[in-house]
Amino acid sequence: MISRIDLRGNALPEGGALRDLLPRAEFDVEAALEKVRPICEDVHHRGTAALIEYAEKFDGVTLERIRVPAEALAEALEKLDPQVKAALEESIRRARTVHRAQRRTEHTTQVVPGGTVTEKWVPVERVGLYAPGGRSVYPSSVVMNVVPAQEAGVESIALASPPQKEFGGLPHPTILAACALLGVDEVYAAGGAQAVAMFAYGTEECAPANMVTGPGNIWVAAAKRYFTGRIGIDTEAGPTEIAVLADETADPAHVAADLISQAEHDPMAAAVLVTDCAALADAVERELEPQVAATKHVEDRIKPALAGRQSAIVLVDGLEQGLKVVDAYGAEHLEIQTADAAAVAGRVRNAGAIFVGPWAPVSLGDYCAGSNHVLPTGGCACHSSGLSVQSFLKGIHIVDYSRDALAEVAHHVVTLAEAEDLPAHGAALKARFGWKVPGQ
Ligand code: HSO
Ligand code: ZN
Repeated sequence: MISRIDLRGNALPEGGALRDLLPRAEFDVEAALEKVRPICEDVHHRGTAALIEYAEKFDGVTLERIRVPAEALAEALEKLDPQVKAALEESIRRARTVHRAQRRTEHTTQVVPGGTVTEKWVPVERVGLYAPGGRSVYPSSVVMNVVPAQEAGVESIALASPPQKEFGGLPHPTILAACALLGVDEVYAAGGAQAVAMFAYGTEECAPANMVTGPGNIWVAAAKRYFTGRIGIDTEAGPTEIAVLADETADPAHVAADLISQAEHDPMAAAVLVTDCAALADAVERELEPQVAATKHVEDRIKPALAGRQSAIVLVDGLEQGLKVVDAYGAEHLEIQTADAAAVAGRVRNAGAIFVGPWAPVSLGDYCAGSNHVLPTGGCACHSSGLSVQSFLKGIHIVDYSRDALAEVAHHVVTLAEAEDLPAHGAALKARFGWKVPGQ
C-alpha cells in the first residue's frame, strides 16, 4: 500500500540532492494560471454579474446577490449541533490564547543620542478569507484564519466560501455558524478563483481587500499567485503532508493512525514515515491494512494518497540521518515519535509545525492544540512559516534624527552615495548643511 525508500548503507547526499530522493506530490499551479486569468479579469470588469454567472456554471446555483444575509448567519448558529458548538468554542479559546501571545509591541532603538528608529506594527486594513466547500468544508480552518487576523487587530474581515446547491445557494451552514461564533458578519457565497478576484479587485457588493488568506484548491492557489504583488497572500497551500520521525520506541498503531489521518484529506496528500527501525516499518505497514479498511474515505482519498508517489516509508541509518531527511523534506506537519522526543524536536530546522512525543498527534493541532493549522506545504517550510498574527501585521520603521545626529553621520552618507554614483542622494544632505558636509 505504501512504497519504501531505503537510504541505509550510504552517506546521504546534501541539501537539494537529498530532497530529490524524497517523495513529493506535483502541484502545478503554473498550468492552472492560464485558466484562472480570464475568470479573474471577468470579475474585474463585470463584478457581481460575473460572480453570479460563475456560481451558476461551477456551483449549479442561481443567486441574486453574493453577500450572505445576516439572518442566514444567525440561523446557522442557532441550528449548530451543541457539541460541535462547544468544540469550536474550545478551539477558538485555545487559538486565541496562543495567538494573543504573538502580538508585537512597538520598539524604539536609540542608535545615537538624538537618533532613533522605532518599529511600529500596523495591522493590514482589510482581509478576505477563503474557506473551501466541496469535500473540504472545514469550520476549523475558519477559526485558524480568523483568530490570528482578529488578534492582529485587522479591522475589516470578510469571508468567502462556495455556494452549495443543497443549502439553497448559501455556503455550508457550519462555515456560516463558525463565522457567527467568531463575530465575522461579512460573508460572501463565492468560490474558486472568482472569490479571490472579488477580494482583489472589489465588486459593487464587496470592497477590495489588501490581503487574501485561506486554503483552497489549485484554482484558488493559482488566483492567489495571479494577484501576488497586488494583494498579500499567505503561503500557497498544496495538498496536506505528514512526516513522522520514529524509532523503535514508537507505537506502530499510533504511527499508522496518524499517517492515515492526513491521507484522509486528499488523494494527493502525503504521508511519510522516516525511521531507522525496520521492525517498526514492518509493523506500521501491517497496521495500515486493517486501519485503512476500518475508516471512511478509503478508495477516493486514503488508498491513493498512501499508494501515491508522494508517500513512502524511508529507512535510514539512525537518528542523525533521520534528522537530515526530515530537514531536507520540510514537512507541513512533523511528528517526533522517538526516545527523548523533545530534544530531537529541538534539533529540527525545517517543518511547518512539530508535534512532540506520543500524545501530540497532528489531529490535535488541526483542531484544539491552540497552534495554527494553516502551514507551509511542498517544502516551503524550508523558508516560510504558518499563519500567525505576524502574517497580518506590517512593520514600519519610523526614523527620527536631530540636526546634530544627522551631522555626525552625514559624511558617511555622502561617501556611500558617491560610491554608488548617486550624487543627488548626497546633495540631499549637503543642502541641509550649506553644501559643506561636516567631516567631509
Ligand atoms: N490538516 C489540515 C487542516 C485540517 N484538518 C482541517 C482537519 N481540518 C491542514 O493542516
Ligand atoms: Zn487535517
